[in-house]
Amino acid sequence: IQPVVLLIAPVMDVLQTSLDASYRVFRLYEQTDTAGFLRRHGEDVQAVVTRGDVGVSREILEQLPRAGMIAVFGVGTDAIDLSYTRERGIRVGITAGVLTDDVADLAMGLLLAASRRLRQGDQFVRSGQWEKTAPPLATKVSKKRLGILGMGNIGQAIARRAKGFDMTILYHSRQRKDAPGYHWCEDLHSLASQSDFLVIAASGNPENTGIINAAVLEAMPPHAWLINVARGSLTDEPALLRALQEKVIGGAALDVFEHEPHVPEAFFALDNVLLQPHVASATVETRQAMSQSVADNLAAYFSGREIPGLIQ
Ligand code: 8YV
Repeated sequence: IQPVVLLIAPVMDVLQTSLDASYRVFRLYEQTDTAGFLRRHGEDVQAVVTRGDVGVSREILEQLPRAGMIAVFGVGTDAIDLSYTRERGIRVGITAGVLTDDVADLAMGLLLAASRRLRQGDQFVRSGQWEKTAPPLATKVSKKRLGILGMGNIGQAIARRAKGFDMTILYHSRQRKDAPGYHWCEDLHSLASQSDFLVIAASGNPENTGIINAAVLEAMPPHAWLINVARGSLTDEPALLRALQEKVIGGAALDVFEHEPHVPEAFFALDNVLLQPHVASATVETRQAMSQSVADNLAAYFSGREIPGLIQ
């Protein structure tokens, strides 16, 4: 008899297929009456599968008394109430390690694309403007100061890449890391004030909601760029929008937003912003590895083995 798994949101086809091969899969997102569905089937659910950007609410978990594990397609657990899962003894497994490179690659890509105006340059060629005039100048990257908020696996991978651009690396994180050659800043304000580029690479949590606020943006040099590959929740989005409109900072490159997939339309009118639809881990190779990792975490849980991506 196959264990019962509740899938909260759609995931890629290879994972859907692999889940169907090993489990009886209930798809919550296909239900029109989710409350009724959970009342009828909640007791049968043994594990939950969800995406990092979606998570699972405490209200849903309360209706799954036998659920012992949440397998996350992703590494972010900000959309899961971890104090509640700890209290219930629900294990949480993430796709640890497999997406670090991609997120760091995109951070560098965004940094370069935004400051070197790749979007505008492409448009300049396509629209025939090059035939008439010279393109505007961009901002240099190499040898500049890169501030990194959050020095976990992703922050460190970004720092390694930035080294290749001869950048000076500064960082702020809750704990000072044993990271020779990287300058630790005791607070975010001092990091912001010294960074030509400030990359957000910290995981979202209740303590850091909105920490990139108006005061931090004002502390940044007026030519500085903000790059966010972490979570929209870390920025005060209306304050960021104002800072961009009023040129308090040079610009921003954003892969994540406060209320995805909704992006405030006022961003679209700005030339100093590069926008992406939360794609930092979205390569064929990495999404396949993430699918495999979810399957491995679940299989380990159901066979009583150590869960490879266990965080709690
Ligand atoms: C994914 C993410 O985009 O790892 C995370 O926490 O946000 C991303 O890797 C997401 O989980 C899949 O939709």
